Amino acid sequence: MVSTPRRRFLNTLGGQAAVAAAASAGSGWLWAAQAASNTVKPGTDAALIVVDVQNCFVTGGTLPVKDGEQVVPVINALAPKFKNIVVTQDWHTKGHASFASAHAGKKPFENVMLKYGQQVLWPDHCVQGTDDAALHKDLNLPSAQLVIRKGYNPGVDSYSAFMEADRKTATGLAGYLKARGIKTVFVSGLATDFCVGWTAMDARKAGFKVYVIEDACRAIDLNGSLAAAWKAMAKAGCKRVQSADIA
Ligand code: VGL
Ligand code: ZN
Repeated sequence: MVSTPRRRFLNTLGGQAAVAAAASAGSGWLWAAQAASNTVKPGTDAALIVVDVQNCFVTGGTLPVKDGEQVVPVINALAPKFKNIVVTQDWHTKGHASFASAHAGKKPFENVMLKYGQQVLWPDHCVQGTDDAALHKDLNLPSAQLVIRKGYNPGVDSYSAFMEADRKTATGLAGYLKARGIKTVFVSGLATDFCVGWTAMDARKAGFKVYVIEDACRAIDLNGSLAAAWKAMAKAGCKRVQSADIA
């Protein structure tokens, strides 16, 4: 169906009318109407992408995301609802260009201009083969089919699981998903405003339908980056959902 602005307007009105009618019928009905309208069931052509749930990004890691470990039970509970699961790992070389320590006089969370553009500088993190780069030990995804590693080119970062920061070098994930007939991806993990956000937006660019599961993610939130990421994701057509909305 063609989604014209007018059609969207009508749909919105219809939705509000339905909720208003349900409200007058009692709060139980209101809840049921809202739950029904938000629920989404991943089909056989959907994949859950679990982004960077690694020791580096949780408490005790080298680049801890606040409450990062809290995504683990949420993602474990979601996993049985998906036939297809892909896991990513941030996987940097020692002395990687995204590390502040690789730039004289620079501190973590400052910016630098690299060949491909602005780069936020981070503490050394997720160095290949270290315990810091390992997946969180409580992540329980026995049915996951692919682990894709990114950020392994010494001079180029890769927040996105699809495309490196030069915006030219593909990781191969889009080809893998397409070859397997995947049409929709659900994105979870760390961090909402960096690797999750870039992965979600690149998934849209690659032609996938995209849901971002908000409570299955946690953010770094550097200078308003979380609000900016949600805005950019919405503009790119990523749908924001909660784990409770997934059937
Ligand atoms: C990430 C900053 C640097 C992430 C990775 O996983 O969001 N953030 N490297
Ligand atoms: Zn990184």
